[in-house]
Amino acid sequence: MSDLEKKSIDPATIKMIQKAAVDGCETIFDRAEAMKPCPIGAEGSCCKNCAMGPCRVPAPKKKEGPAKKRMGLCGATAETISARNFARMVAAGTAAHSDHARGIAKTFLAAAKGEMPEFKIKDEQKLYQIAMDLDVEIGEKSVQEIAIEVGKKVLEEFGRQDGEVSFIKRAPLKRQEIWRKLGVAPRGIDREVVELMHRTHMGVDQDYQSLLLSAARCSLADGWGGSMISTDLQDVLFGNPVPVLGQINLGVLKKDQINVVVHGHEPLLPEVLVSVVKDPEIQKAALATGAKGINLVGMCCSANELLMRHGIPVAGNFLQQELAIVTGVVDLMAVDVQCEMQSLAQVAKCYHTKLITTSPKAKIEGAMHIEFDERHASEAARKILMEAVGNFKNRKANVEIPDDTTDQVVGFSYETINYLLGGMFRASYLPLNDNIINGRIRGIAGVVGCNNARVTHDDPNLTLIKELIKNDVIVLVTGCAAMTCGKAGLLTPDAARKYAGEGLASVCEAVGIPPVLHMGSCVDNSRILLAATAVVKAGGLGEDISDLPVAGAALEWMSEKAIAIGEYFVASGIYTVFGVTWPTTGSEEVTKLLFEDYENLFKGKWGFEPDPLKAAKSMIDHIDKKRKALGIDKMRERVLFDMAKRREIEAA
Ligand code: SF4
Ligand code: MSK
Repeated sequence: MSDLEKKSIDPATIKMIQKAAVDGCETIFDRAEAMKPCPIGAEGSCCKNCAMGPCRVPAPKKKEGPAKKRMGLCGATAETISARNFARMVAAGTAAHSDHARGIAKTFLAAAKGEMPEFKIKDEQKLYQIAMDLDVEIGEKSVQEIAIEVGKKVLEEFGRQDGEVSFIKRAPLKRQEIWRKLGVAPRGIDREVVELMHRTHMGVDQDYQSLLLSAARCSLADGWGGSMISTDLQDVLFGNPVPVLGQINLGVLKKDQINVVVHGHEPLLPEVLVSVVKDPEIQKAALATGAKGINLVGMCCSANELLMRHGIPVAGNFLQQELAIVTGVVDLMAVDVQCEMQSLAQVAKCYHTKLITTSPKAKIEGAMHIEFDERHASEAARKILMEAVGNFKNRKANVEIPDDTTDQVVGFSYETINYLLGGMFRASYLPLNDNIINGRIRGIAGVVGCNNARVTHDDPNLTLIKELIKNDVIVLVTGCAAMTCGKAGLLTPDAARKYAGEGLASVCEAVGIPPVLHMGSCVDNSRILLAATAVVKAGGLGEDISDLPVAGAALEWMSEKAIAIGEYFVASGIYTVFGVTWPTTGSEEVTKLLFEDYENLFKGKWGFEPDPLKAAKSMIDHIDKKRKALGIDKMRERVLFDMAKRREIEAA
C-alpha cells in the first residue's frame, strides 16, 4: 500500500492531497504524520481537572507485574480518572447536540408565534405526532396554537429539574422500566450535562460505577432528548425527508460557477440560502462576474440536512473539508457549529477562499464573521452570497477539480421507511419484521460517525458496511459514514444486487430501496432509535430494543458527540462497536464495566474493534445470538468472502 493509499481510499481525496502538496498547503493529513497521539491521553489516563496535575496514571505494562494502586496527587484512582474523562466526553457531546436543539427550539417557537416570517410550519402531520407525544391537547386548536404549545413544552425539556425527559416515553415500555430501575431516566437535558460536569470536578464523584451510570443518564438526555428534539423540530420546519436523488464528492464543485460551501450542522442558514440563492438580483450579480451562476453545495452534516430535504450536492465528509478549498474553486465557505477545523483559515489563505463564520458561538481567528440572526435570516444569507460573488474574480490559476461524483438516493427518515414498507394507507414496520423473521434480512446495523485522520479515510466504515450487507444485514447510516457510502455507490437501489446478500437484495428490489439507508445527520441518530422502537412495537421480535437482532458501529469516530451517541445506543440496549482507539483502556475495570457489565445493566454493551472485518464478525455474531434467543435462527451460515471474491465484487 502506498503512503497515499494509507491516507484515503477515495480517489478525489487522494488527488487533492497531492495537489495540496504541490501547492505547498499543509492539511490534516500532513499533521497526522508529523504529530502522533499522546499514548497516556489516548488511553484516558491523564487528568487535568485541577492545578495539582496534570496527573498521569498510565496502565502498567504487562511485564511490570502487579502494580501498586495508581493514583493522582489527590488520590483519584486510574478508574476514577478514566471514568471521569469518558463521562466528560459524553457531557460535551450531549451539550453539542442539545445546544443545537435549543437553537432550533427557540427558532421554532418564534416561527410559530409569527415572529420569524422566514420560517414556517411545513409538516403539520409530524407536528401533531409530536404534540401527542408531549401531551399537548389538539382538539379544535389551530396549527399555530399547537405549534406554540409544542415550542414552549420542548423548551421546558432543557431546564426541567425533576421528572423525566418527555420523549423517553417513546421507548418500549421494557426499556423505560430498565432506565427507571437503574435510576438513569434523564430529568432535564441541561440538568444532566451540568450534573455530570459537577460530578467529574475534582473531589466529587470518585466511584467509577456511579460516574458511568451518570454518563449513561446524560447520554439518554441526548438521544431521547436533545438530538430527538432537533430532528423532530427540523422536520416540522423544513419538511420530513423523503427519498431524493443527489450527488456526492468533490466533483460537484463547478469551475464556471461561483461555489459556495455550507459546512457545520444547523440547517437554519442553509435552508435560507437555498431560497435566497434563487433571488433574481443575486443571480444577476453572479452572472455579471462572468460566472454561469451560483453552485450551492454542502459539507459534513450541513450537507446531510440540505441533501435529505432538497437534493443539494454534497462536496464531502469531515476529512474533505480542507480539500474542497484545495480545488481552488471554493469562493466562499460558510461554517456554523461543530466539526469545522480551525485549519480552514490557513488553507483558505493558500487559495482565494473566503471563510465566513456565522454563529456567535463559533468564531475562528482569521475568518470573516457574518452573524446569522434568524430574525433577519435573508439579510445574512444575501450578504454571504454577495461576498461569494465579489470573490469570484480573485480565483487563482491553480484550479483543479477531481472529476469524481456519485449518484445517491437518500432521505430515509423513520416515517419514510414506514411508508415505503407498508404503503401510505397501512404504513407499518411489519413487512420489515416479517423479513427479519423469515431470515431474508438477518438483522439491522446502525453505522454512524465521523472520519478520523488516524485511520485510512473511509476505509474502515466502507469495509464494515460492505461486509454487513453481503451478510444480509440492512444498514442504517448517518453523518460522515453515510457520505462514505454515497461516494462508494452503496446508496442506490442498484447497489442491492451488486453488493448485498441474496436475501437482503431480494427485499430491497421488491421495495425499491438501497441496502444502505441514509437517515441524515449526527442528530438524526435519534431516527435510528425510533426505527428500532417501531420494530419492537410491530411485534414478533421481542419486547425491547435489546431483544432485536441489531448492532451499532462507528469505526472512524473522532468527536465527543460520537461517544455520546454510542453511549445512548448502548444505554438503549444496542451492542455498539467503535474503532480507531478506545478512551478507557488505561483502566481495566472501567473498560470491563463498559464492555461486559453494562450488558447486565442495560442489556447493551460497548465493543472496540478497529479491524472492520472483525468488527463485522462481532456484530453479525451478536445479531445471530439475538436471532437464536428469539427462536428465528434456523438458517444462515455467515458468508465469508475470500480475497478473490472480494476483488471481484469491488471491481464490479
Ligand atoms: Fe491530579 Fe487529582 Fe488534580 Fe486530577 S484532580 S489533576 S488526579 S490532583
Ligand atoms: S459531521 S460529528 S465528523 S459524523 Fe456531523 Fe461528521 Fe462526526 Fe462531525
